[in-house]
Amino acid sequence: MITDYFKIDELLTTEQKLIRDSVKAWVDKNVLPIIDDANHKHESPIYLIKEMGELGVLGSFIPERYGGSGFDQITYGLIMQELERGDSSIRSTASVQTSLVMYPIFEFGTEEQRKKYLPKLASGEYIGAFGLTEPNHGSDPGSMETRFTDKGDCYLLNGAKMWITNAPVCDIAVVWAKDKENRIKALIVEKDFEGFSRPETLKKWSLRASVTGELVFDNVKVPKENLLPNISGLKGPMMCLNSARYGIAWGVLGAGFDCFNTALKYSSERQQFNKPIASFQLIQKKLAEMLTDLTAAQLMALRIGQLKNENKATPAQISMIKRNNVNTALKAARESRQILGAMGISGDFPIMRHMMNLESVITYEGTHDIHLLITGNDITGIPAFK
Ligand code: TGC
Ligand code: FAD
Repeated sequence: MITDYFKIDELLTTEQKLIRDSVKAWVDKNVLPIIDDANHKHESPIYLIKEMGELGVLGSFIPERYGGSGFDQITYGLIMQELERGDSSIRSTASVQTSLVMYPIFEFGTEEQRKKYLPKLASGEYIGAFGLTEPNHGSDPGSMETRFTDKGDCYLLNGAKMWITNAPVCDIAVVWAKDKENRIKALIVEKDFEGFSRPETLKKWSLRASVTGELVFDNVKVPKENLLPNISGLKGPMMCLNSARYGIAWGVLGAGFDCFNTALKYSSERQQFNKPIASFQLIQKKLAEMLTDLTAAQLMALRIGQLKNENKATPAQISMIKRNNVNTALKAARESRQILGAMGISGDFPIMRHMMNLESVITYEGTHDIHLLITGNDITGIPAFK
C-alpha cells in the first residue's frame, strides 16, 4: 500500500496524524463494510451522521465554543481525504455540513443564530443543506430566480433549488435568494416551515449513497431572525464554496489512492501469460503515472492548506486545485478500472463506485471547465464566462 511517496507525513503535526488515523479507523469499521451495499440499493447511510458528530468531523474548523472541533485547515483536509476514501457521499455530507451550512452561519450569522444552530449541526442532531443551484441556473448562480419579499413581520420566499445534497433529509437549509433590490442574501429555512417541500432526485448512477433532492418554496414564511445579516451578494455563497472546494481537493485524494492501491495489489497477484500483469510495461506505465499525478496533487493540497491556515489562499488557487485534483483522481479511477479488466466493474472492488462518484464531483462545486475559466480569468484578467 502506497499513500505517501514523498514523505508528506513528516510535514504533518502529531495531532494532525492522530486525527487522520482515528478517522481512518472509523471509516474502516463503519463505512467500508456497508458502502457497496448502500450504493447498490441507492440508499444513504445518513444514520452515520451522529457518529460523525461524535468523531468531531462536522464543523472541524468551527470554534469549540459553538460545538465545532477548532482544528486547522490541514486537519480538515485530512479528514475529508479519509472520509472520501470510504465514499464521496460520506465526504459530501461532512463537507456540506461544515463548509456550506456551519461556515455561513458562523461567518455571516448573528450570535443567536450561531448558538441556536451550530452545536446541533456539529453533533449531527441537525442535518444541513445548501441551496444555490436552480433548475435554470447552475454554473451561473448570479442569475438565480428564487426571491424573497419583505412582508413586515416575516419574509415570503418563492422559488426552487435543484440537485441539493441531503435536501430530502435536512432539518435546515441555508438558501440563497434575491431581495427586491436584486441583492443575494441567505435565509435559514427549517424543514417544518409551511410551503417548504423537498422531493428526492431518484435514479442517480453516481453518489448513490448520498440523498439528493430539490428545495421548493411556495410562499414560505421565513421569520426575519432567520436572515443571515452579515452578507450580501454572490461573494457570500462563493466564500462558502471556497471552503468546500478546498476540502474536495483533499477528499478526492482518498478515492484516488484507494483506486491506485487496489490496482497495484490486483496487478501484482493477477497472472496472465504466466506472469503477474504488474510485470508488463503498459501496466507499470499506468501505475507510475497515477502515482506521480496523485503525489503532485497531494503536495498541492498540503501547500494550499498551509496558505489557508495563514488566510492567504486565493479563490483562483482553490479553483485550480479543485479542478486538478478531481481530474487526477478520476483519471486514476479510470486507469485502475482498466487494470482490473472485467473485475474492475465488480462491486467486490471499490473502483467503479469511486469512478461513478467522481463523475459528480468533477461537476459539482463548479464544473471542470468553469474552474479552467476561473484560472484563465485570473492569469489574463479577461473573464471568458460571458
Ligand atoms: P463574478 O462577476 O465573477 O463575481 C461576482 C461577485 O462574486 C465574487 N466572487 C467570489 N468571492 C469569493 N470567492 C470566490 N470564489 C468568488 N467568485 C466570485 C466576486 O468578487 C464578485 O464580488 P463583488 O463584491 O465584486 O460583487 O461572478 P459571475 O456571475 O461572472 O460568475 C462566476 C462564478 C465564479 C460564479 C462562476 O464561475 C462559478 O463559480 N460558477 C460555479 C457555481 C458553483 O460552483 N456552484 C456550486 C453549487 S453548491 C454545490 O455544488 C455543492 S455540492 C456539495 C457536495 O455534495 O459536496
Ligand atoms: P450547467 O451550468 O448547465 O453546465 C452544463 C455544461 O456547460 C457544463 O459542462 C459546463 O462546464 C458548461 N458551461 C456552463 N457555462 C459555461 C461557460 N460560460 N463557458 C463554457 N462552458 C460552460 N448545488 C447546490 O447548490 N447544492 C448542493 O448541495 C449540490 N449538490 C449536488 C450534488 C450532486 C450529486 C450534483 C450532481 C450536483 C449538486 N449541485 C449542488 C449542483 C452543482 O453545483 C451543479 O450541477 C453545477 O454547478 C453545474 O451546474 P449545472 O449542472 O446546471 O450545469
